[in-house]
Amino acid sequence: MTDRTTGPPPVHPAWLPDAAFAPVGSRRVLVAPGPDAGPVGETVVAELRRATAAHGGALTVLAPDDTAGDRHHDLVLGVVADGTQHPEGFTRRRSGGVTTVVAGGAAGLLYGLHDVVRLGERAFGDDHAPVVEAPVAPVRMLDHWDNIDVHPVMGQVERGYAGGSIFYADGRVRDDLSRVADYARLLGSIGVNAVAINNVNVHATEARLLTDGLADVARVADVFRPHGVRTYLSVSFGSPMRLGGLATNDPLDPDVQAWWAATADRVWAAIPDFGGFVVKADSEGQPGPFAYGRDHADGANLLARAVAPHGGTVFWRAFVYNHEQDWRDRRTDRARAAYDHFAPLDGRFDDNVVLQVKYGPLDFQVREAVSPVIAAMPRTRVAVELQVTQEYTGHQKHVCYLGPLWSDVLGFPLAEDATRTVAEIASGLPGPRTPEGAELQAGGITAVSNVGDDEFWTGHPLAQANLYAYGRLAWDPSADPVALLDEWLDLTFPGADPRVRETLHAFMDGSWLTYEKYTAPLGVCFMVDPLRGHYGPNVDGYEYSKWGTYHFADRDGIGVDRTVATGTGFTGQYQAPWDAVYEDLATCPDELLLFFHHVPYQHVLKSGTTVIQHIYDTRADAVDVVESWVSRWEALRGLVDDRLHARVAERLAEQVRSATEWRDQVRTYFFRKSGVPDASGRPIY
Ligand code: GCW
Repeated sequence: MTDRTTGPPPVHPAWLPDAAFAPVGSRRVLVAPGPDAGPVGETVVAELRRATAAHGGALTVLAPDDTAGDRHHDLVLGVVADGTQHPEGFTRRRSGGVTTVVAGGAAGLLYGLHDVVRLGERAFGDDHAPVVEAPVAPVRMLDHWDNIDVHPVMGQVERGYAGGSIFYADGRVRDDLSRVADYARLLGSIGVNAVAINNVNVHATEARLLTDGLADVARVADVFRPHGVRTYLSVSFGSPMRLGGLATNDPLDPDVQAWWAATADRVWAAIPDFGGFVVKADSEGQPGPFAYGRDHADGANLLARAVAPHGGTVFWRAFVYNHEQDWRDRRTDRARAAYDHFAPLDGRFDDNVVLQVKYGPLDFQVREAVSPVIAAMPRTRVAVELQVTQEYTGHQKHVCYLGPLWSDVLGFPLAEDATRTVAEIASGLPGPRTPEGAELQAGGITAVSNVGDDEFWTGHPLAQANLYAYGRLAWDPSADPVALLDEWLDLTFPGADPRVRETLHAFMDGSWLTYEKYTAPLGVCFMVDPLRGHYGPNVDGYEYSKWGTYHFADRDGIGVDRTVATGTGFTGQYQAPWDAVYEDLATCPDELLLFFHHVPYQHVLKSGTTVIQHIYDTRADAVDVVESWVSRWEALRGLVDDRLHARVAERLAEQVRSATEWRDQVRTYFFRKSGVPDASGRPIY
């Protein structure tokens, strides 16, 4: 549809196309950013200026000493920093034909503006009582697994499916950071307030960001700052030796401590509002405190003490397990590892350490139990880590809307007799049974980003919805993920033919469950191809490997016995009632059955069907669903941007091909193992 003859295609505006600003931009708007507006306040004014110029409205910017005057406005936004509002929150009301947003600070003003943008015309309807909005988690972060150099196996963005890095090119931080500015704007609009800009696997070139590269990191921070986003770096625990030429990285060594303190001083001198460090230590080959006979509290506190004078935070990852396991060793269970390492350290971490825990005990699987570590450390700040990039969920070639997965995780009542949710723990909010006077501290919500320098940001254009939903759920974990999908559709395709919204809603709504149905069954995990970066089926791909992720299928049955009674004892890491619920076959939910139990193929599920027939049926049904999307998408040709249509069509064809491969391999594998015929009579090979 765009008339272009030369140059790269324009970058897709994601959920902020100009048309989405029409309801705001066509009105008479007054904004009073207040005396401490700073760069974020300027962003709000710039957004309103751009919107009103594009859509025929009018903007009045009130200087701090002005009074509102008597002209009528349709929308009035202002900061009232008197402590009545949450510093990042706002109150929106409609009365007497005027919509008002009163924010606690500049960030709240930005979030309030985007709240009105999202509501569109509905923000200017009937009068209503004040609606108070404030984020639940104080830190809402995205981690980038971006490398500066292009890694021979992982590419530039580890587990990235959307091209190269928006931050780095030609071996350094880009001179032109305009994509970063666009990205920062997108993040500010959904309330994300923190970004770590390099891979947690810190290679040699990226390590230098912490020292020689600080001027460049400062340039990146300058781009994020006006959108309320603080910059963080992933750093290597091995930095004192690698960058400082020291003889050791031992956390108890005074020279090591001095090196970190001096390094932190330089970082904050360059970037006074720098956020802090993200650290992957003793994990998949990264250096850590174990080499010196120290534990992870010693390691984390070393960095925490260096950054504390500057108000910095250390996000210390709990992803610590033996990645050199012998598959013959049936007693070692990778699922247990994080708890075994970290739970005994509760109470030993400094106040500015946040333990960053993946939502599941294994690794971002399409279906995993929620990690018991999240509830196991009441005296530690805990952040939960999600994965927006689709490493295990179809590499942004498959439609897989992850909002419902994250909503289930964040809302899961993991602690205090099933009264306190994961989101409450991560946000430091008490549950109904929290003892009075208990000191609860927030960690935050974090996730691995899915963007790259692709013209659609995310490879698959529909994967933009995952980034959107992540930010919105981090702001309000109780939000309905299906409503968030509609929000995203309305913003991204404003004014589109209603069939666009209907069709996309119908595909995307249940697409996570559809993906689950054609991949690994009933919570057994993996079965992905190690040689294709976890894409596509390979049922035994990890079965005889060192990675500790096995399904143990034999001729009689499948699944991992993680019970206390007869298995690895992992269920014992849960608080009541989950320890008992998962331990007992009779109460373990179907979808996690094979995560916790090894059962015969003829075991009858709560759904009434056998495990083997469930495997057969769901795979076939799911592929039927995916196939039905192709013609429905075809019917939208001409109703959405041509390039976007073509990109989605190409990806859908690949999804059908790949899902069919999954279906046929998984069904055939289990028929050959078990010898049990498929009662439905559908083909098996
Ligand atoms: O999911 C696994 C990935 C690795 C990643 C690691 C981690 C950055 O396969 O690519 O490394 O997790 O989370 O550290």
